[in-house]
Amino acid sequence: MKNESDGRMLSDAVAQADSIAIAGHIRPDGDCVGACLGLYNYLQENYNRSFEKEITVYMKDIPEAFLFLKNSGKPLWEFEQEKQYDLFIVLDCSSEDRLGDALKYFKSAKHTLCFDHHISNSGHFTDGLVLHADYSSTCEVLFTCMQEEKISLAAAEALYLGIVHDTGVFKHSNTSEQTMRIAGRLLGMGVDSTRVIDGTFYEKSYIENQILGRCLMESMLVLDGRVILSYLSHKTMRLYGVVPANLSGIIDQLRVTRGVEVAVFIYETEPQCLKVSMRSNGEVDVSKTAVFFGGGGHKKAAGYEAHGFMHDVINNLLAGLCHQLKE
Ligand SMILES: [Mn+2]
Repeated sequence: MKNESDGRMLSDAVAQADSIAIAGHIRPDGDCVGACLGLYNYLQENYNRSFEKEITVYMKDIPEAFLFLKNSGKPLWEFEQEKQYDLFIVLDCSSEDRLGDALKYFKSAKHTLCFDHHISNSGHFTDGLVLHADYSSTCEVLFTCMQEEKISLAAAEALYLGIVHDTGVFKHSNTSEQTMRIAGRLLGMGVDSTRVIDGTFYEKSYIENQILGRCLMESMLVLDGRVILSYLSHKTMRLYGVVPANLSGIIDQLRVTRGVEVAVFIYETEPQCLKVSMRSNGEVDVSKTAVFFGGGGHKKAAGYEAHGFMHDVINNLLAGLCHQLKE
């Protein structure tokens, strides 16, 4: 399960660099956090035993449930000083505008690498790219680049978490035989599967359950029942005191509605700043719609950001989806 040339690209680049930065996309999900911390722990433990290298990971807003991962307190965000890294590793992120504030370090870095599984990754923004659009997750990509005997329990936990989240606990169609084999190997390294799955995926706070219920109750079927849509305004988010990290799982519950081909969930992060998520059950490639609106993702899971009034964003999106449903 090792991709030799991909693995060499990683180990050669790391060996040649004295300073390394790692970053994923803004509002990191399980795969992004798992990939960043999995790689960070792996590099620290195997390539930096005598601390001759400076390895920094940039991440903001790590969901609370992931804070049991080793070194989850290490990521930096506010970082004032100008700094040029020998190597900048981008994870689970298909374009540079999703790097957030870490972008300045990416731009000034001497060498850049990207490990990803997003089909929308054009591959033109980093010097080196390891892209496997048929892999479940960036954590799966990373596993195949690592030397198995060098993966510690701490790194394994992070990678397992990423695979669990991007496969929706091994149920999405991106779960392959290889995914299960890798998950099996990670369990063999001692990962506590129940803790990761229940503790980080299914467990919800009371407020998270309330907001899930509200979004389901207010959802609507559109385009002849082929699309289900729900949304949350900034005002309602403030009323409940929820942040984007509290909304995971809503889109998946919408998606399992019988007869529905596409599920859409939209929330307003700031007034008139909207985050649109889409999931597809059937043949509709939602990454096409997402790319059309300036976003990206996968065939069955994609999204984008939009600015404007909620009803305008919904109207535009439905016009786009209507076009796609006819294809
Ligand atoms: Mn991912």
